Amino acid sequence: MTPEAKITAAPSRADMLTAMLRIRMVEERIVELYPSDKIQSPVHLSIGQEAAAVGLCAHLRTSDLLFTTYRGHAHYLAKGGDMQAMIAELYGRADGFAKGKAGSMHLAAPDVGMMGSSAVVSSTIPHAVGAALKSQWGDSDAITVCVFGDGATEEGVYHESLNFAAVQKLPVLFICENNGLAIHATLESRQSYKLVEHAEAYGVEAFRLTNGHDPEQVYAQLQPIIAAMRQDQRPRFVEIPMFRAKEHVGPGEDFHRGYRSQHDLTEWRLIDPLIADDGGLDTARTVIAAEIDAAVAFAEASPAAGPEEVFTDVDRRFA
Ligand SMILES: Cc1ncc(C[n+]2csc(CCOP(=O)(O)OP(=O)(O)O)c2C)c(N)n1
Ligand SMILES: [Mg+2]
Repeated sequence: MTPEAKITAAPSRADMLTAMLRIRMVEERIVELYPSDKIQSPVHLSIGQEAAAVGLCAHLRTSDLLFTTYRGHAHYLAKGGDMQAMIAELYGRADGFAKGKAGSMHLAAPDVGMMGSSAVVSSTIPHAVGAALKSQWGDSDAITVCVFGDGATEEGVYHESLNFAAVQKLPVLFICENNGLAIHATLESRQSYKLVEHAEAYGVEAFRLTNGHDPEQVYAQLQPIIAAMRQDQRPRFVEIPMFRAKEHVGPGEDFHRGYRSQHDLTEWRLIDPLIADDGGLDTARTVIAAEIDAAVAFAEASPAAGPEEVFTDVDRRFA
């Protein structure tokens, strides 16, 4: 075994709330900026869902690989992705981490183990399984994590991936962020199965967490699951219930559409730890606002990526 130095101390509640606040404030700034059209990318915001990313990533080391979805700002930032490179990417600028070619839906920061995200539902799940297969050939207690939505479990490749990971006994953690929605369709209208029971049917040990709105509680519930995975290098499935506060894509709210109730928003506002904040995060708010100001200024000063960039860093067969 060649594990990295073990992380022994749990992060404090204040640390986790600060990490969550940082993601919330970045997305709130995106909401403010969006009408200006400076952001050259559709945005799928994670407001309401940040606690799961924070509680998860507090367990992860750089050598643990993370794959996620188009709703990935929270995962990118929680895994340690650079904020300036992300905002410049959303602006489509040359200093974006992919020189503007990726946008919000294809975030990546491989230097910190944030391996990628995709607009294509379910498509990063087999990537994670493949990465776990490779890591199995190494000599490490690292794990690979793939995060996906409840809707992604309706895709065939999800089932193939669960089965392959179970048969091959791969160290991959399947995290289903269950916000109960796929665009405007509720879970009940789409699925005949229970997510945990379904994963168990593939022989994958499966768990449903509670209190997905609270990073400390997500962290605590993941603790024994991830510790066991580092030991036995077997797959696990975890469902985390959560609330999507914004419309499916874009900066607004869409309660007028009638597929869910404004009451859900009111209920969530009562439990969200950042909204309930009693002032303990005031200093953090000031520091984070300055960091975001600097990231936006960086993006705005960055030149537009030129046409000569179109075929750089892509598979040469398409150049
Ligand atoms: C393969 C594929 N099918 C359909 C779509 C259209 N689509 C985009 S997001 C989405 C809903 C996915 O819901 P879920 O997996 O629960 O993720 P959430 O948006 O709730 O985070 C769908 C069907 C797509 N992008 N890719
Ligand atoms: Mg969903």
